[in-house]
Amino acid sequence: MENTASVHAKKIMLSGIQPSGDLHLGNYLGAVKNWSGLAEEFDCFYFMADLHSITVRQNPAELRRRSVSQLAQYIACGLDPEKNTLFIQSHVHEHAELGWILNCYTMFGELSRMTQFKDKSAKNAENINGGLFTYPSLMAADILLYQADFVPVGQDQKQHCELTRDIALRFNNIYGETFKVPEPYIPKVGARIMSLGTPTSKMSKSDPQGCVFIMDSPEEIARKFKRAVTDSDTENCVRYAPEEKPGVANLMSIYSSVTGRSFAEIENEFAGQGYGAFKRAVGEAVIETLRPIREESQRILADKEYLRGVYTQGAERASSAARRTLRKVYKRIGFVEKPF
Ligand code: ATP
Ligand code: LTN
Repeated sequence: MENTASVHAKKIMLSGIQPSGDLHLGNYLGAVKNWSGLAEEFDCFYFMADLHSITVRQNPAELRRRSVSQLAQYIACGLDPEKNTLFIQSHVHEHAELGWILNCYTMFGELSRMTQFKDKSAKNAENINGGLFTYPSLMAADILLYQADFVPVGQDQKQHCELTRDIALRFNNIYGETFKVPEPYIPKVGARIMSLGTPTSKMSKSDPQGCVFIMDSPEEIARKFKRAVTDSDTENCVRYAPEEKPGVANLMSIYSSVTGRSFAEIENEFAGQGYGAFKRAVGEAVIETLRPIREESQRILADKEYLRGVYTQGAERASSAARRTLRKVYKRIGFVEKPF
């Protein structure tokens, strides 16, 4: 049995990714990379957001495969299952339950303002379902169930995190202190990696040409960087100017994120060299960053029993934390206590 005092001594981190596609460089640099190394200081929960992913139609066999391979990739990215709670969202039924409850404390107007809803409904005009609309209240439930202090995500999730705070404050105002009010934890560089093909839109799995996947072969990665759109200026000079030169700025962010070099250092390093040499160097740096992750993922993925053990243990640990919060919420709302 864990000692409650020691559990609460550490601040809580929590994040999730939808297994609606394979993990890509944007997910890695914007989110997962920043999760590893936090376990000493924080109590960390990371999950595969499968309940969220069905807001867009999924192929069942693919969804099952990707949920498990995402777990292997989390571990390969440095998340030690002994130090982090890694689980599959649908295994902890409290998410769906609190999700429903928070729907009743989230306003139609608030949900209508979510840019992810607007983007996804434009992309899936034939399937604008209720789940796509109420997605943020389920996300709020994910976070509030664990009394998370911080939510490490990319820039695109900031609006959902802010709504989560509003929902928590609203609930606390009505019923008294129930939820911790969480804060987003967004990296300074890499928070918004753009597509290599269209550097004005974010890198996303729905645009495979502009998207580098963690499991891509070195040859594929090299090819994608070679084709990366730079800018049509005649300057042919590596300089950080996101407004004027979004393609180059994006490549600089990627390079900075994987090498730790500042933009000034990168400008010096490539002074007098054209975009071709720069793109090659960024491609090589990304290949070397992803190589050990890809190899380790493949190795872990071959051991299905091990992975099953990890997500079983993860769900058990997560449930015990989630159950505590849900019980408190039911009581506050006025539900009759379950006698069994
Ligand atoms: P979709 O393609 O459906 O929009 P996605 O690729 O954005 O999905 P998510 O599951 O929505 O994947 O995101 C997982 C995490 O990765 C989130 O924390 C998100 O902020 C981060 N993330 C996603 N895309 C990027 C990106 N291009 N740059 C930085 N971070 C990103
Ligand atoms: N909405 C997020 C995925 C997600 C999440 C969460 C992130 C679902 N629940 C809880 C952080 C905390 C996304 O689309 N990237």
